[in-house]
Amino acid sequence: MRFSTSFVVLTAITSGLALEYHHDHAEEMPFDYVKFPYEQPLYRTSTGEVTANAIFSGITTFAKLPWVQCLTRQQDVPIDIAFLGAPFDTGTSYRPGARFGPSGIRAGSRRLNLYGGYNVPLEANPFTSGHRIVDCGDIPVSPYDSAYAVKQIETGHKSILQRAAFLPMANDSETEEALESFALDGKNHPRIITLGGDHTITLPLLRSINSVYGPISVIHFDSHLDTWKPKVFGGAPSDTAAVNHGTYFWHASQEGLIKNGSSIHGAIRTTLSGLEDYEVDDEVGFQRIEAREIDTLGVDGIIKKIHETVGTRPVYLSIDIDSIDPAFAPATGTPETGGWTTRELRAILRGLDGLQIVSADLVEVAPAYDTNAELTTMAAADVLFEVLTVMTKNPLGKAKARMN
Ligand SMILES: *[C@@H]1O[C@H](CO)[C@@H](O)[C@H](O)[C@H]1NC(C)=O
Ligand SMILES: *[C@@H]1O[C@H](CO)[C@@H](O)[C@H](O)[C@H]1NC(C)=O
Ligand SMILES: [Mn+2]
Repeated sequence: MRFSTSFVVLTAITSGLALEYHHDHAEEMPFDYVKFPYEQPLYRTSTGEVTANAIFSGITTFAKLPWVQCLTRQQDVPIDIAFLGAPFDTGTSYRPGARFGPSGIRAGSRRLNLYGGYNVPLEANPFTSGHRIVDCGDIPVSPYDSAYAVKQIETGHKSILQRAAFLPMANDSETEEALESFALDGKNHPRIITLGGDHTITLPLLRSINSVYGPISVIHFDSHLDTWKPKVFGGAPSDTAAVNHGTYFWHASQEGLIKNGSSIHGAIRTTLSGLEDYEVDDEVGFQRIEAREIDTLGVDGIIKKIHETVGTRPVYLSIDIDSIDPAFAPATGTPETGGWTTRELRAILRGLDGLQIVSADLVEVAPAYDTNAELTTMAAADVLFEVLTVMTKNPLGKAKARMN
């Protein structure tokens, strides 16, 4: 019975679409097909049984979330959390291929809300939290001109970030007064989780963040510092070469985008040009947690150090998949052995519960170097599941009585 009803509806929609094409009236297309609250596209049999069919079939968005055309047709749809692809890899020094990161991460995320998506250790389900969470697709990015591409990424990100969020400012759990926004305009803005792309994209993303929040603290998980001066890291030949995946934080600091002293790296283990690289890193404004410190501080010690550094400030989170050891996540631009396990990074990310993460990115996934088992894209998706849960558990804003 149910099956035949859906069949009739489907046929009607398909023939309706065909009609619109014939009339060539694109604006009559049913662009409001996404209804909120979003219902997961689980396939149920006539006995009500949920089957896994919908998990591996169908068009792939992040975690099977609804695709909203945020950058084109549906610019006025208010949203709370947007997944957004930035398929860019012309700032890479070693292995190219992160332009396929967004589609790879989406493929790795297909099972995320299998049977609902409840996050057991965080005791929360991001998908039923009341937030409007969508996949906005990818920002169009030129593969021919990296300076132009960097501008495209900034513009695309800004166009979503600068809108007002769907949910109003949340109330303080203690005083029940409305929280005060960290944004310069005092409004509640959406949070964006950007799927990279090589790490260069974090420069235009921080420019966009700066336009809404001003200078921001940064939590950065990576085996590399990425605060190198262009003359040290491949940037000597031209201004375009100077902006690459090893120098973007240096540029961000020069532009005043990073809050000095309350930013922190984790999982660092790269070789250096010399110890002076750490002096530059200090000037850029980062504290550091080395990958090997997990053996002395442990996961809890690392979480504690991050909380002490960032405090109650709004913070941007940037995750290079190479923070995870290549044994667990080999498909990346510049792999470094001696990293954290997927389990350790996920535990550390859950430890960010309580922080005010205004937006995040996950970069440097280059699926062509993955194993047939899709280790890296799965790890990337699961890492973002922790980030998404932490975001939905912690509404943005500061309590008036407890302002810094
Ligand atoms: C915050 O509290 C006010 C006043 O009690 C209430 O009207 C409003 O709905 C609450 N907002 C949220 C987001 O819960
Ligand atoms: C950040 O602070 C450090 C230590 O106080 C200082 O040496 C450095 O110049 C500052 N950097 C910027 C970009 O202001
Ligand atoms: Mn890196």
